[in-house]
Amino acid sequence: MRPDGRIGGLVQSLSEHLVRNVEEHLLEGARRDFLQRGFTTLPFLAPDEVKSAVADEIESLVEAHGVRRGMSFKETGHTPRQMRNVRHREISEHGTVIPEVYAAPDLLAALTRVAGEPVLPCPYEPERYVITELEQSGDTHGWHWDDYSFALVWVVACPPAEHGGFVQCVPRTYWNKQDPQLHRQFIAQPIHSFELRPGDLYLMRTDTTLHRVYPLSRGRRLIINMGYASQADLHKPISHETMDGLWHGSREEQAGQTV
Ligand SMILES: O=C(O)CCC(=O)C(=O)O
Ligand SMILES: [Fe+2]
Repeated sequence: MRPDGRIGGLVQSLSEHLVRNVEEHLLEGARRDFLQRGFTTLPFLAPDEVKSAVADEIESLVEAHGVRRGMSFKETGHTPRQMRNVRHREISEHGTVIPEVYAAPDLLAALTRVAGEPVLPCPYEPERYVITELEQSGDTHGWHWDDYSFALVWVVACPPAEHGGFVQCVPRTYWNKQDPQLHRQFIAQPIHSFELRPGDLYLMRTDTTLHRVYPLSRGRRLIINMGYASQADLHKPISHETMDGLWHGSREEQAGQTV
C-alpha cells in the first residue's frame, strides 16, 4: 500500500522524536546493555503517537489475518511454537504504518548507534516483520535463534510476569542447526529473564542470543518483531528452515500442524 499523508506525518514525528528527544546517554546506556547481554529495552525510541498507530494496526491485522500455528523444528531442538501470527505478506499487503516505520532512516540510524554496527533492512522479506499473539494457556515462542542479527520488538500487550510472557535469553551462543544442544547452552551460561510491559520496545542480537518467550498461563501477549540484518548477514549463506516454516509456510506440513 502507498503511504498517505497521515503515515508521512507519523514517520516525520518519529524522526523528530529521535533527533530531538532521544538523548545521547539513553542510546549509550542501551548500547552497553546490548553489548553485554544481547538485549536492551528501548521504550524511549518512539513517541506515544507512533506506538499507538503501530499498536492499532497490529490489533486490526491480527483480528483480520491472524492464523493459529503449532510447530516445532529439529534445528532448534523441537522446542514448541504455539501462537497466532500474521506474516510479512499480509502485513505488507494490508498494513500502511508498519512498513514505513520499519524502513524509517532515522530509526535505522538510532538502532545502528545502539548496536555499534550498521542495522540494515532484512534482505529476505519474510523476516522483515511478523506479528505474534500468545492467547491461550501454554502458548509460547519456544527457545530458538533467528537467522538474522537483530530484532526490534514492539510490545502491544503483555501480562504481568506471574502469568508468563517474559523474555529469556542466553547471549553469546552459537546456532549449530545440525545439533543445537540447547541443554549444553543453559549449563554453560546463565539465562537472563526480562519482564516487559505494554509500550516497551526491545532490541535483541538474535543470531547469537538463544531466546524464548516464557509460556503464558493467563492473559494475552501481542507483539510485532521487526527483523534486521548486519552487514555480515548480507554476505553469508543463510538457510531459512525454521523461519520459512514459521513465517512463510513452506515447511509447515513437515514441521507440525496448524491448530
Ligand atoms: O515475542 C517475542 O518477544 C520474541 C519473538 C521472537 O523471538 C521471534 O519472533 O523470533
Ligand atoms: Fe526470535
